[in-house]
Amino acid sequence: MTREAPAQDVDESRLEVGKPKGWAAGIPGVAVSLARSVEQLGTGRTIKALRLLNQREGFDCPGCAWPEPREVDGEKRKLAEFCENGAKAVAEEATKRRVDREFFAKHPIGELETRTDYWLGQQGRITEPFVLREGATHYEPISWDAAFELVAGELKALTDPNEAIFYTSGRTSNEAAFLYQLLVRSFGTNNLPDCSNMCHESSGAALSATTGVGKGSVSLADIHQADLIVVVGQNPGTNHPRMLSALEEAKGNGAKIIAVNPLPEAGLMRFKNPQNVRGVIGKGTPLADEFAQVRLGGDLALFQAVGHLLLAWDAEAPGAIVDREFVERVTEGFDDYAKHLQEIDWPEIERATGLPREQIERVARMIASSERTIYCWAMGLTQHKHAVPTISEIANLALMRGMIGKPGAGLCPVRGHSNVQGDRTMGIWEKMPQSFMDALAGEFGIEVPREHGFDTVDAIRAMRDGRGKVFFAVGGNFASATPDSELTEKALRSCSLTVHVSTKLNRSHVVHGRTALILPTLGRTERDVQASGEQFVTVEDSMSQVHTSRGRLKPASEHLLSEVAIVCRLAEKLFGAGHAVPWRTFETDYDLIRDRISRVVPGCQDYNRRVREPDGFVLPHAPRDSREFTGTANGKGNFTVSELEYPRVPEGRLLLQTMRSHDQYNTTIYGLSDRYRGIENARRVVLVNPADLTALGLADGALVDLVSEWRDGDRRAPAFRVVAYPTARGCAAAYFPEANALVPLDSVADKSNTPVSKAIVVRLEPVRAEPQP
Ligand SMILES: Nc1nc2c(c(=O)[nH]1)N[C@H]1C(S)=C(S)[C@@H](COP(=O)(O)OP(=O)(O)OC[C@H]3O[C@@H](n4cnc5c(=O)[nH]c(N)nc54)[C@H](O)[C@@H]3O)O[C@H]1N2
Ligand SMILES: Nc1nc2c(c(=O)[nH]1)N[C@H]1C(S)=C(S)[C@@H](COP(=O)(O)OP(=O)(O)OC[C@H]3O[C@@H](n4cnc5c(=O)[nH]c(N)nc54)[C@H](O)[C@@H]3O)O[C@H]1N2
Ligand SMILES: [Mo]
Repeated sequence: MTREAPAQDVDESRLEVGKPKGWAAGIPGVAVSLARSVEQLGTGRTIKALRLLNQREGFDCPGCAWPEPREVDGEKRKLAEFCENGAKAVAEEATKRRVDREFFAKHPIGELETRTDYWLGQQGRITEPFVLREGATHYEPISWDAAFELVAGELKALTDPNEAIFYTSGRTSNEAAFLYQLLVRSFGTNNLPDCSNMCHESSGAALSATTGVGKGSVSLADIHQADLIVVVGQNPGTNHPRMLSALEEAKGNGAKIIAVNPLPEAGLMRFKNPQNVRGVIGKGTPLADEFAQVRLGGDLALFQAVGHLLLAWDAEAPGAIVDREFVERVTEGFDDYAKHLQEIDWPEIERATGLPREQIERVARMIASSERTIYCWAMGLTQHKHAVPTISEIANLALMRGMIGKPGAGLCPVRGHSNVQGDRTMGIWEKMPQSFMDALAGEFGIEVPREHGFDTVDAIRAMRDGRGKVFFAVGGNFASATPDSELTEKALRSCSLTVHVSTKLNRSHVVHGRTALILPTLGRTERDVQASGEQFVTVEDSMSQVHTSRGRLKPASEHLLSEVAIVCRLAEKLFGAGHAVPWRTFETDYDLIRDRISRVVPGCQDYNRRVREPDGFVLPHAPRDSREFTGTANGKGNFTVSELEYPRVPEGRLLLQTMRSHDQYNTTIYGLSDRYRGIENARRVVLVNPADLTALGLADGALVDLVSEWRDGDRRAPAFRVVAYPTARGCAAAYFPEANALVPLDSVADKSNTPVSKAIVVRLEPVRAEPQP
């Protein structure tokens, strides 16, 4: 399978490669963000938007899910509580550019299909509902009422509610998410795939089994108090820049940092804080004390080796390392775990990790001597075949040392989308527990389907096989974010109807079903006025803090509806006015939705009052709050025994990870600059270790096709430029979503079904005849 490169709107030949940076953030970051904002918004709107970003009376940053400082912890928010990439996210949403009737009249669908996500996203905000009718060449305007009629008609015509698929991306507010899952379950299906299936699903699966809560156990204050922070498979300088301030503060308090990554990411090495003088004129703060340049997928081996060493050292001085009291009182499975790691095969550990034994011992010493350790991780761990065992292995280390439920210690999966965690709490999951279903059914007096629905990968399989016929998405860019692009696009095209509730144009609008609808919605930054007055929404950050978000900017168009209103109006058309759920009233006053959340969602009692506290409230988390593991089946913190696994790569092949550049938000491409990695003006690049280039007989700068090898055949992504780069041996890197065509649909993580986006076996095929300019 070959996916053509829709690259005519990016001149990839302008690629410039400089030296990777050894530090992140600082003044260039803020300068870039302001220049971008002013270009897209104008000066007045920029100042207004950035002044409200992440402030108590303002809106939550639509960038990442990193938390804001809290008053209860005695911490103050800064005047500018945002980062370069947060400012870019706001600029994208608050832009003055528009996709309107004239735009669609001018650009036929056949042309839009050839555009990159970068070009599509740069066209601006969608101003009114648009429909692409069967066989039509152009999207055309449609009234809201007719649009809802169309969707309801298609849904009612299905023979089984399970033929409909309802996707969610993680920007949706708690209120909209709660109503959306209520609509979907009232309709009769649990087909609620979401971006989390491709993101932290593996963390949820591992943590639910080991600690009983699929979420992290630390607060921002814990990070500041830690004496060791292990950052694994994460690039905070780009994807969670405000985390760097927290790491800097921790370092100021004496913390050590271990970075585990195949790439020497600038943000892990040194931080220049734009908020203080040292960051502006000085050298900044060195961050990582130990950089373990692990091979892709070698983390399970690393943490098993560390576990082995800790256990061996503890055997010499019993109780010196293992927290016996904690282990005996509240955990289960320690003996089996210890027995399993008694013997390890060092040569195999070194092969899997690519790390020398001395370095693994240094890492283990640091973990052994730290009294307050936090483990942070993101996609570098979750998007592997053995992601769940890897994260469970980290949980083993935390349990062994009693590092859960004490200040300055814990497990910290760093979430991606700003409200992805809240959406899950509100019921966006294809397999919500029966207790939630009971509460939902009881509160509204409705029937709720009990069998599990499709996650993202199963939804694609269902569409491919003709079992999924209507695809509806609140946010996101399903066509580009999912694996196996060619297959997935075919699956989407086989639907009778595709519907996208969106702010901006993306590839999912042009890879359409027989009929397609775009329903434009208000963004986070915009004022949301309903019958009872101005509304706010609520969100949950990566550390389970639930708080308000209030948009203040003038909406991009007077024809936009809020996500809440879109769900309510569609539900009314679908179920009729006499339905058990009072849909219309919810739209008038979001407090009425929150009253229901308060009665259905665990931990959300008295929701309306508590979210109005200055920093909102923190959801309960038994292991964090009281060192109890009430959420697991046996009521204990569980050690896990996992067989050693790591990716095996045949001769002459490389292992490829797909990752984010510094200038994108997932499939939304802001620009063509991966500044910290020294790559400018191009995205179709593949980073390869110079020694591997020599071994493969390839020159730096060569043009190659990336060909992934899987049991059902090859997949090809054409025309990538090779860049010699200091990545771990045997491990290459390219950008998401350009490289998604290479990820086989069936290449998924065990237990979590997450696409394996960080370990693709590829060969690099030189392109013989270079195209003439
Ligand atoms: N500006 C910006 N912010 C974002 C996003 C964005 O696109 N742009 N996306 C948001 C979302 S949804 C998410 S989920 C997060 C993603 O945040 P990250 O997880 O930081 O994102 P990736 O770019 O996928 O980076 C993966 C990192 O893990 C490393 N890595 C890859 N494989 C391995 C491995 O096998 N072992 C180890 N130890 N390391 C490995 C890579 O080298 C890279 O540093 O960011 C969120 N924030
Ligand atoms: N190969 C590979 N694939 C990956 C990953 C990877 O690392 N490698 N990462 C995975 C991860 S971690 C994730 S989270 C997914 C992301 O998957 P998605 O969440 O589906 O993708 P996004 O690119 O974040 O979605 C962007 C679109 O959301 C819409 N949007 C933005 N703001 C709003 C809003 O306020 N409301 C609404 N309704 N719409 C809005 C815009 O139209 C925009 O085009 O991708 C996954 N795919
Ligand atoms: Mo994500």
